[in-house]
Amino acid sequence: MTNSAYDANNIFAKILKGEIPSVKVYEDDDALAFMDVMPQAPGHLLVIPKIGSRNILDADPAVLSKLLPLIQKLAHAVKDAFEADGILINQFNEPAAGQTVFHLHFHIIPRHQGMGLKP
Ligand code: DGP
Repeated sequence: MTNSAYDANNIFAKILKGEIPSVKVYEDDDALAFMDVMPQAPGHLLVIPKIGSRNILDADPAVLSKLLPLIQKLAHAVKDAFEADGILINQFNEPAAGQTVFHLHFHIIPRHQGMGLKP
């Protein structure tokens, strides 16, 4: 169960509505990808569904099934564009797990060998 309901005025909902600017890198009918404003590495993207859910715990499985192939495609694009050795995909659910923005999102973060992982 989630701790509380989806808030349609969260930051990412506002980005979807165009009320807050973002650097968009991909958009289709179902999803948007944009640059993270506090990147853990150059090329750090966020991927969000257009349908609102607080996180993965309350997400519609049909939405999730569309997102994963897109995440795979964007992971390849980021890996190629940033000549990364690996790709870190992070996704947090609820404050206890580190979630700070309560609209489902996936981080796509290029990693380079020997650069270490940010804690
Ligand atoms: P988390 O909920 O812990 O997965 O982290 C949320 C991420 O969202 C964090 O890496 C910073 C990013 N973020 C927060 N506010 C904004 C914003 O207004 N624009 C963009 N592009 N990213 C944001």
